[in-house]
Amino acid sequence: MKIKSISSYEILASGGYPTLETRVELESGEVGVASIPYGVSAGSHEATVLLDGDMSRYNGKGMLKAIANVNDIIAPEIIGMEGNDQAAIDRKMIELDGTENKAKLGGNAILSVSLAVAKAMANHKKVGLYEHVKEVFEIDNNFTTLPHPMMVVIEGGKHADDTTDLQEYCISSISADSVKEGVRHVIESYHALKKILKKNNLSTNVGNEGAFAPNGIPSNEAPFEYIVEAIKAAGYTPGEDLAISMDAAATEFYKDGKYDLALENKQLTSDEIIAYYEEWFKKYPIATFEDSHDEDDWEAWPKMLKLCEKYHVELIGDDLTVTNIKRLQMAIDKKAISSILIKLNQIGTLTETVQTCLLAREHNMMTVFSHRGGGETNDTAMVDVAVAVGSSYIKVGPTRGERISKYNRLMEIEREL
Ligand code: 2PG
Ligand code: MG
Repeated sequence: MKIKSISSYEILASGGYPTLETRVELESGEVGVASIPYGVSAGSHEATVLLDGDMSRYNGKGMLKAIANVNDIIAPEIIGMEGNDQAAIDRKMIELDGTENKAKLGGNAILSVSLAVAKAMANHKKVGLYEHVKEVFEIDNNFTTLPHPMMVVIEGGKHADDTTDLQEYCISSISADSVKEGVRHVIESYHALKKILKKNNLSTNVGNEGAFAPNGIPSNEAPFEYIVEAIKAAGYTPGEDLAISMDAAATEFYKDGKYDLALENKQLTSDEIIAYYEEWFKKYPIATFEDSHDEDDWEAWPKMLKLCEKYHVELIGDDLTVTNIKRLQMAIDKKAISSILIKLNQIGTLTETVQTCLLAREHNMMTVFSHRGGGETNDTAMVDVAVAVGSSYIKVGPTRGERISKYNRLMEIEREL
């Protein structure tokens, strides 16, 4: 089925700034619409989010340039192509862009077309997007296991003011035998956590991702105590039913060769921060640990992986690998990580995202699909792609419409299957 028209326009993303949404129509009349999120703590190796830089609109954060690239440059080339030929469409856009990181047309512009085409085709075939993605990339998957929730419950770093140096403390479901039950177990613990924070005289306002962002929290370790208490208070066993997942997002506090933990006035070397993390591994039921080190601190990562293996913790690359197959291959060669975070907009096409996931799978690495911090949308494509490739978790916040839409879509898929 051929592509008939493509149009792109601005919508608002969760942080109150614009992002772009693109509508693709097929000759059959079926439509696919995709809106593209972007991050706050984005890695420097990610595909470019093309912003206008025109300070007279939205403080320079308009998306009219990316939109013009879709409407004026991409659309004329893609219209008339076969919608089922996702790889050829994505390849064409990569060629049109011609840069390593999609700096010319914008990763946001390219991905919006890539995903809208896939959604239009899923609608045309009258199947879920997850089914279409599985078919179009010939992924071997019988959908017997679905991704489980990795829910951000306390957030700090760049996602909130005056709180922890580390960015995300999450609760992951490990024992639930359905997504529906996994979501319930984690969210009940989130509600229990609210009472515990209050008891400790901490605010329960939420940050960018809908997790608690308590001002004046005493240390980077305190959230572990509160979360373990919350899991128990909700009636679950820490380490058996539910575990802790961390995203340090360490690139954000790596300054002049040291990890600067401002909250505790500590400046640690790469090795020292490994020892610092080890104390937590000894005490708390931590199942996964993401971005323990800076995105280019390649020497530290293999040492961290050794520590993680000793404590049966999955070490996840995010800013390190940015859903980029070349960086994933580097991480594999250097034995730097055991799992990878996946964000479609880090790389900018559906095809490249799926290829990265399949390489991870070949190496028995877990994939975790993730929302974005500051500029999320109600689009739920990430969930469908996670299901299609057999991802283990989706990392998403617990409240706010743009977050819960992901869990609701995952539960909807579970009901369908
Ligand atoms: C991360 C993400 C999502 P951001 O670091 O994993 O939580 O943050 O989208 O701001 O880069
Ligand atoms: Mg991260």
